[in-house]
Amino acid sequence: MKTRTLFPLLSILLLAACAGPGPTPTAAPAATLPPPEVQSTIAPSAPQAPTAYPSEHSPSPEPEAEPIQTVPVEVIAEGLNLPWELAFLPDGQILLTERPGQLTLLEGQQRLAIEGVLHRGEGGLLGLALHPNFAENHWLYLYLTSEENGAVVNRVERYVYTDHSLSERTPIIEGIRGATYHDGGRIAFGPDGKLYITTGDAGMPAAAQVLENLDGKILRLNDDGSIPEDNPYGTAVWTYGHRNAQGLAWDNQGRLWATEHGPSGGESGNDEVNLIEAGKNYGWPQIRGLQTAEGMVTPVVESTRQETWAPSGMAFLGGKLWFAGLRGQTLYALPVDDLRPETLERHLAGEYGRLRTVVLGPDGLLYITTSNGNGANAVDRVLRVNPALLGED
Ligand SMILES: [Ca+2]
Repeated sequence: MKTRTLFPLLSILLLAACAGPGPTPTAAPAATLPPPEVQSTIAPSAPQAPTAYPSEHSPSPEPEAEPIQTVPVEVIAEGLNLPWELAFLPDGQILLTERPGQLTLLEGQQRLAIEGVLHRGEGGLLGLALHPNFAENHWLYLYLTSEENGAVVNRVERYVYTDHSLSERTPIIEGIRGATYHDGGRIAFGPDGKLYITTGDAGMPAAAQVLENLDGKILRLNDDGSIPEDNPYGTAVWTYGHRNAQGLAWDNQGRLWATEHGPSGGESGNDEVNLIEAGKNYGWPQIRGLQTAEGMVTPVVESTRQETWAPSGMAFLGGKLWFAGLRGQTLYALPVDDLRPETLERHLAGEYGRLRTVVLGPDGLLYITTSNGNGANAVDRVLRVNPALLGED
C-alpha cells in the first residue's frame, strides 16, 4: 500500500525539515501565495493520496503522519467560480464543482460543463461525492438544480468518471423542490456505505414537516438510488424538519452531524449544528434556536440571534467539527466532546471572505473553498489549512 511507504518517507522529510537552525516560519497568509504561473496547480508539498482513499466525508482513521505544511494557510488555487464542493481522486488530484455548472479538475483548471444546470440564486451545480469504491467503479455523484416544465427542481445523478470525462448519466433521485433560495445540496457517503443528501425547504417552510415530500430533509439512499430497508419511514427520508442543511460530517464514533442555516432576512441568526439520528424531527419551522417542543430536536449548539454563521460544508478532524461560514466569513471549530457556545473556535475571520466548504485531505490538512464571486466574476480560491498552526481569532 502506498500509505505504508509514504508515511515513513514523510517522517524523514519532517525530521530533516525540523533539524536545521533555519528561521521559524511565521503566519502570514499573504506571503504564502504561490507565484502566478502556478496558482492553478496543487502545491508540490501535497503528498499522494492512498489509492483507496474514500469520500472526504467518510470517517477514516486520523492521519498517521504529521501534516507537513509549516504555515497556517496556503492559497493553492485562484480564479474559480463559486466552488461548492471538493473531492480527492485516488491519485490525490482535486475535483471541484463550480456552481454555474462546471465539474473542474483543479490541475490546469480543466472544466467539464454539466448539461442542464440552472444557476440561479443558491441553486446550480452543488454537491459532489465519490463512491466509497470509486477506485474500482469510477462512480461520481452530483447534486444539481435544473428547470423542468417551468419548475425549478433539484436531483442527484450518478456518472462514470474516467480521464476527466463523464458517461452513463443516471438519475439517482429526482423531484426535490428547487428555488432561488434554500436548495440544500450536500451529498456524502456515510460509514454505512449509504448516500446522504441534504435538501432545503425551497422557501416553503411548512414542507419541511411533511414526510411525504423530499424538501427540508436529510435523505438516505443506496448507491443505486433505491431505498435502504432500514430507513425509518420506508422512503428516502432519514430526518426531517430542516430549513436548509448544507454540511454533513461523521465523527470518529460514527455519529452524523449537520450544519443548518437558521432564519435569514430580518430574523437572521439561529444557525444550527445538529446531531442527526434516524427518523427525528429537527423542528423547522415550529422551533428555532434553543426552543424546545415535544417530539422535536433542539440543536446541540446554535449561533443565537446576535450572530449569523450561515454555515455550509463541514469536516471532522482532531475531535472537532470544522465548518465554513458564508456570511460569518469564518472557519468555525467545535469539539464534539464539549459542545457549548463557549467552546466554539473562530478562525480566519474576514481574511478570505465567504467560506463554502471544508474537506479533510488525505494529507491531514483541511481544504477550504471561498464563495465570493458571482459566476461571471471568478475570484474564488482554494485554501489549504494546517489546523495545528491556526491561532484563534
Ligand atoms: Ca432545527
